[in-house]
Amino acid sequence: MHPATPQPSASVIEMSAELWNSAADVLETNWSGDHMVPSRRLYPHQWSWDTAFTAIGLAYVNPARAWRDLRSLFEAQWPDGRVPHIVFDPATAESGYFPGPAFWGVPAYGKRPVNGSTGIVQPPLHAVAAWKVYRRAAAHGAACVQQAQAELAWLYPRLVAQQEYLIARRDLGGGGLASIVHPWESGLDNSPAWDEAMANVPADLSLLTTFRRRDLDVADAAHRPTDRDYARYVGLVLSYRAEGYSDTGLLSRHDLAVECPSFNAIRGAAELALAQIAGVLGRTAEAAAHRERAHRITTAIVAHLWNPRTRTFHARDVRTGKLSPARCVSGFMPLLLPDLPAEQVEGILAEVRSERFGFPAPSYDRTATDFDTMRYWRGPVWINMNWLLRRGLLMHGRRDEAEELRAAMVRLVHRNGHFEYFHPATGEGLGAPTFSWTAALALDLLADRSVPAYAKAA
Ligand code: 2M8
Repeated sequence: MHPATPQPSASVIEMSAELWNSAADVLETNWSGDHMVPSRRLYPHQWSWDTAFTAIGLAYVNPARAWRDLRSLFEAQWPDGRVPHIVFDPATAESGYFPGPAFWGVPAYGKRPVNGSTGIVQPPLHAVAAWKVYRRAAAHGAACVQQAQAELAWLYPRLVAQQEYLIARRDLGGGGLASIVHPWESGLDNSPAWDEAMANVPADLSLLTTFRRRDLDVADAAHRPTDRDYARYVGLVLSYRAEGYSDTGLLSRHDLAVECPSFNAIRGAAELALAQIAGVLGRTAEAAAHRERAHRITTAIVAHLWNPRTRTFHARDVRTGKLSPARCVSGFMPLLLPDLPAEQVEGILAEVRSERFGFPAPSYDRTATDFDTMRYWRGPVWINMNWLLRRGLLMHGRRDEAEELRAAMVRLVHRNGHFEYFHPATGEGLGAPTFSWTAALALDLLADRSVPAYAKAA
């Protein structure tokens, strides 16, 4: 051992044990038989990218459940390859969440029960999760490795179809980037990144009389999206639903099409994970094709979403061609891509370290006049985005910054609990109190100090 290597103090070990146990308890409480719910009260169904994050944590405490969670989600994959953003639990009443299955009105497909899912997607992080769960299997013994190989083989063609849907059906701008057609698809629901594009979406408040919000029964209104935003969310679903969630001619009949840097960077990261998976499945030629796709996605993100003046990435409104002026945490996610040129890496790092962000990074620029410390994706700190940011830092050899961020996240969750999000100044927990992805990622932050494959040398 290097003589200068500091040893963890007793209090650090104690803190880690407490955090580990409380995180494992959250994952136990939120397990619903064949899938994880993000929160029992606020989100009583299965969400798509939440499943990716929770599988990463389950890999440490219950790998069989990690695979079951991913499998449940992909059993609901549509024939066109889209993986729905929510898979509804038939045991939860329609009144348990709005908008529920009756509102979405998705026709039966495959083996799913009628109204089994929504018709929109979320960021495709699942290949990254599957690869992490697979890599962890060896620590649990031979039987686990065997199961992991079988699960990976089952998932691989489905993960590929998920990616193909996004490029074949959702490249609405024609430049190699997938568009989101609803803010919920980004996972960063009411982020200021969509404000300009959403201003062109009618806000019909009467929709909230016909359809009643349920989130405000179980969460503080000051923490949640406003009624105007919610009316737009409902209107956008109605618009997409009207043509059976078809993507044909979508740009000419739908009010929102945005290229999000985070969504597209995750697409690229998924291609890199698919390259690894194809490698272990013996599909060498496909592995090379996945790497090539990741490279093309990186090039497209740099060509279309980089603002040389702010030196960071922004969302682009496909309908107007304009970049959003908002500086958001989503703009840092292209760091997940190892081929990102040095100019962009340096720009993002300067922005992250500036007074506008810092560690852990808030969801929005702290110095913006409309920075909101409480409201959902408009200021608070989210563990999933910081977890991705740490992965991006490691990808570019920034180990010291990655370690600083890891320690900041562990402290935040240990002090305040496994909340959905956190006040960016005080650290107070906000939103749902026993939130699955915060707990799952806390486990990974405690356990995994390894550097992702494809990472650049320090
Ligand atoms: C939030 O989104 C849902 C709609 O999908 C909601 O507000 O009801 C977002 O934070 C999203 O990223 C997350 O996947 C979901 C469940 O945790 O909640």
